[in-house]
Amino acid sequence: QSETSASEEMEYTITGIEPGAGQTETNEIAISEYDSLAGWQQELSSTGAMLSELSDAMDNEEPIVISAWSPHYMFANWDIKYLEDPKGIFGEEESITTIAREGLKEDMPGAHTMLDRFQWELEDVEYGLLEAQEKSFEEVAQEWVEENQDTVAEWTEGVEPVDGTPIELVLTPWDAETFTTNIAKVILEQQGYSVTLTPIDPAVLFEAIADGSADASLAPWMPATHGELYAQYEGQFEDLGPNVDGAKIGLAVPEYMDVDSIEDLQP
Ligand code: PBE
Repeated sequence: QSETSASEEMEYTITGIEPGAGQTETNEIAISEYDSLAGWQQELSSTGAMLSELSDAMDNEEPIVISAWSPHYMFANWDIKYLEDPKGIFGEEESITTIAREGLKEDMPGAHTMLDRFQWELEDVEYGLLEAQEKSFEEVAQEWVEENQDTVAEWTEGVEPVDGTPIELVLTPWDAETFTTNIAKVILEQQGYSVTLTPIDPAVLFEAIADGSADASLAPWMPATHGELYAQYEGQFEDLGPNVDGAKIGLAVPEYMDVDSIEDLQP
C-alpha cells in the first residue's frame, strides 16, 4: 500500500483525543508546519474513543495515525511506533512537572516540602499503569506507598504532621497523572492532610493554580505539551521541578504501516 492511498484511506485525518489536551494544540502546529500534513485535520473526542479506533484499525490492518504519548499502556498493548518528527514540533523528551500556587510554601510548608521532593522513575509510573488495568488507581497507589516506604520516608523527612488541613490537588484526566496524584494523596493523608483531587482540562488547571483556587498539581507536561499554558501563566505559580523525566508525545501509527516519518504522510 503506497503512502498516498494510506493517507487517502485515513481521509487525511489524525485520530486525536480530548479538545482540551495539550496534544490537540501540538497536532495543530504540526498540521500547519508540515507540508505533508497540508489539508489534514484532527478528529477529536476522547482518549477512550481514540484507543477503541486504534484497536479496530489494528484488528483490520487498516491505516491510522493517532495522538500518542508515553508513559501509557498503548505501547504495551499494541504494536505501534512513533513517527519521526524532523521539525521537532513534539519535542524530544517531556518532563511531568509539579507546580504550586504562590503562598503554598508559607501556608502548608509540610505539603510543599513533600511535593517539592516528589520525584520518581518512569518505571514506577509504568508499573502503576499496568496494575491499574486490573485495579483502581487508589488501590495501586496505596500498594505502591506500602511497598516503597524508604522512598516515602525520604520525601517526608522532617515534615510536620497536620490535623486535617485541606489541600486541593488538580490533575488532568489521563492515567499517568491520575496515578501520580493518587500517590501524592496517600502520602499527604498519612501526614494528616485532607486531600481533594479535582480532574480538569490543562488550561483550567493552570488558571486554578495561578489564581490560587487550587493548591498544587503534578500533571503539567513540559516543555512541548503544555509549554504555551506555562508561558501564559509564568510568574503566577511556583515550579517545583519535574516529578518524572523521560515522557514523550507524538504521532504514532501501527508497525505494519509503511511510514516512518511525519514527512512520509501525503497531503
Ligand atoms: N497527554 C497526556 C496530555 C498530557 C498527558 C499527553 C495526552 C495532553 O495534555 O496532551
